[in-house]
Amino acid sequence: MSTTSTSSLREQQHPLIRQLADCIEAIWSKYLDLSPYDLPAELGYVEGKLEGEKLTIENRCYQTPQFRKLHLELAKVGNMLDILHCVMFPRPEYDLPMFGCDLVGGRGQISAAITDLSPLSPGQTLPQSYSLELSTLRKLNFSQPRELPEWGDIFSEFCIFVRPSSPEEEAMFLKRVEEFLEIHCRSAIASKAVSQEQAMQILARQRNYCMKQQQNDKTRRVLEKAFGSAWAEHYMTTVLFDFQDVS
Ligand code: 18B
Repeated sequence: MSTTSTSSLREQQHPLIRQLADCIEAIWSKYLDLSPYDLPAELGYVEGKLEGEKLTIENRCYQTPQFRKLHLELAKVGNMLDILHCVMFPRPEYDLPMFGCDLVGGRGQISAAITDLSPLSPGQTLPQSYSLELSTLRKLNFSQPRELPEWGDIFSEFCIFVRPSSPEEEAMFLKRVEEFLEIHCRSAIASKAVSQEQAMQILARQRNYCMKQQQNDKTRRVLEKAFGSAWAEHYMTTVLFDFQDVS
């Protein structure tokens, strides 16, 4: 399946967001066997009003044999806020971490750039092959690292959370996301299904990851201001961070 159809929103986004969206889709189509994933029809493309500015949300979703949902979302609030949000939700039969990325910027400056391969395995550790490969990546120094919020204990030691302060730092961030995705997609297509018992544990970890992400008040506030609190709750729990209940 081709992912190259044009997006109207993408052309209007901060260049780093545009480049990252292109990079994510290029790596997905290079490695993964993509099929469509249908979001509820009314949630694929959404418009609202935030403080007199138009909030536009554009979603791209796929599934693959190893991932129950690949989600790439671009959002724009007038000329104030540009957002890229991306999460790859593994199927629980595979012992894979959760890839996540969020870029938030306004008026030409990215204020928050975060990416991680977050552990879902029992014991909250990454599979050994990931730890080994990620440890070989160059240690990056950003001039403005940012502090994770309290719910951020879901992230790994390899998590990057910064305010990129120059074109060089933006390029460094983009490159690191590309490295994460290359490692992740190559590992995913080579991975073997785990036992039913392990899958249940992984499912519980995925639920914990999503519940923590749902505590991000900064995301919730943007959505609440534009669409109201009931809609924000619905969107955060069904589109951004949905999970299957552990029976
Ligand atoms: N997020 N982000 O995706 N968020 O979705 N995001 C912000 O400069 C949105 C993810 C993460 O400091 C901010 O402070 C909206 C994923 C963390 O308390 C805003 C959407 C990850 C923070 C938004 C969206 C993730 C953060 C404040 C839906 C990680 C810092 C920007 C389109 C894998 C939280 C700033 C804190 C910040 C908004 C992380 C405005 C609306 C997948 C840790």
